[in-house]
Order: sequence, then structure tokens, then C-alpha cells
Amino acid sequence: MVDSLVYVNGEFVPPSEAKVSVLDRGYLYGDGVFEGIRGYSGQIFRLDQHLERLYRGADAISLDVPLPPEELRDVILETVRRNDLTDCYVRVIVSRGEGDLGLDPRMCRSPATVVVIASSISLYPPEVYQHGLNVITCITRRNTPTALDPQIKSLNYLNNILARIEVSRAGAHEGLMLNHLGYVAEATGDNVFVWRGQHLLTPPTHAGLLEGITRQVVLELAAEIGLPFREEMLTLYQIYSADECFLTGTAAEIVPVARLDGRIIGDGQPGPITKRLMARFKEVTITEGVPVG
Ligand code: PXG
Repeated sequence: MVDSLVYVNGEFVPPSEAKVSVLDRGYLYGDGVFEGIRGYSGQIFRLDQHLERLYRGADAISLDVPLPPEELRDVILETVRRNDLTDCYVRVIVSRGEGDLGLDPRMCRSPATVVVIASSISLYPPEVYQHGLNVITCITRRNTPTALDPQIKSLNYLNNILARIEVSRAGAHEGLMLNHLGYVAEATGDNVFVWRGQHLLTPPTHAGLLEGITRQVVLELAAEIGLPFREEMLTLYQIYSADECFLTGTAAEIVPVARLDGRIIGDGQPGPITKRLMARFKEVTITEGVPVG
């Protein structure tokens, strides 16, 4: 981040000068939404889907993004360009802006704050892509959609962070989160898939999960390859006894799961279906995308 530039409300500034007010409601209340987007070989992967999710989330919390999607799209491309990055991780943050204390968003006196950071990310050590993740089931349940819908990628990530703390304490790589009924929802920052009974299965959105862009890509790849797939409520039993399991996310990409709660999944190595999807995903990420220019 030494020579990097960050976009803050219409300006590109060095990170040390990129400042947001302590009275911004993103800071005070987690009042805002964000996106994590990846660029590969000078192209931004699934940019329009990320933008659509961001604007939908903003709409869900009655937040007006002060610039239209086409302009924010240009800002994202410009931020990547100015940082001279070919492979990157872009973080877009829209918070409600500065205002007087008090929950009512009408306390807000300024337009929403828009920040774009172009950097890099690595969630897990590189060897897990060859050998698989060690995953635990977290005690912390995923937010219930009737309270705060996980489909909104809001600045309130404490639910996920509490689960992530359990993961670190257990010395594991990642944590599986169940919904309030005990069905599998997702991992702390990734979606979950299993291959069992010759079907690819993943929980439906109403299980209480973020509808991942990578999850969508994997479903498209499954259709393309001709793998039968279904969205289905999953219990822990269906993961423990799966032939293969993997997680998906923009930061994680596709990452195999070797163990869950100490139980070996399949033969404990990335399986043929997982490997096939990983290989095809790699091809897709370097061929499609919006050129940074
Ligand atoms: N579930 C949750 C809760 C997430 O936050 C995903 C699934 C995967 O979605 P995508 O659209 O990326 O396939 C996410 C992704 C970060 C960061 O620091 C963001 C996520 C996960 C981990 C880190 O920007 N979001």
C-alpha cells in the first residue's frame, strides 16, 4: 500500500490522507454496505454482478449511493488503473455518511461516503488449495434473515467475526455457520458446496446466506460441465458423509475442505469434481471480465 491511491468521495489520495469522519455512521453504527471484487490479468471479474448486489443492498437499507452504478463502475476501474494493478482485490465501501448521534438515518447531514481501495488479499495459506481446509462448525449461528438478512453485505460483520474468533481459537482454517434452525448456512466468509450421491449441493438463499457471486459462477460451471446440481437444505450429516466439499468466495476462490470437526471428508484430499471446478474457474477468471484499460 506504499504508493497506492484510495478513492474517497470524488478524490484519489494516498492511504495516509484517506480519511472518513468519526461521525460517519459506517463507523458509529456499521450503517452501510460493501463489496469485495477481484481483478485477474487486467480484467475485473463479474464487476456488474458485484455492483448489482451493492446497489440492491443499499436499497434494502434505504441508503442512496451518491453516484449511479455506471459512474461507480468507472471509479472502480480508475482506482485499479491508478494503482497499476493487474491482479487485485478491490474493496468498495458505501457508508451512510456524517451526522448527529442517534439511530435515525435522517440525522445524517451529508451524502453517503464512498471509498474504493484496490489492494490484494490472501485468506488462507497457499497449501490449503492442494491439501484442503481444516474446518470447524461454529457455535455462533448465522444471523437470521428475519433480523438482519445475510443477503445484505452490510458493514455489520460482527456475526462473522465472532465465528472467525472461534476458528482462530480452535486453530482451524475456517468455520461453518449454521442457521438458527441448525441447517448449514455458509462459512464465515465463503459459501459451501458438497458433492454427494453424484449431485452438487449447496444451501438455498433462504437458509440464511450471502448469495455469493462465486457461488453463482460455480453453479454456471456445473451446468456447463453437465454436473447435476440442486439447492438444498443441508444438515451437518450431509457434509460429514459427503464425497467432496469445498468453499467459494471472491477472496477464497474455490477451496477444498479436507476435514470438518475432525472428520475426514471423502478421502481427505481435494476430490476430482472439486479439482475440475477449480481448474475451470481459473480459466474463466483469466478469460472473462471487464478490461481495466
Ligand atoms: N459469504 C459471506 C458471508 C461473505 O462475506 C461470501 C459468502 C462469498 O461471496 P462472493 O460474492 O465473494 O463469492 C462472502 C464474501 C473482505 C472479505 O475482507 C469479503 C468476503 C469474505 C471474506 C473477506 O473483503 N465476502
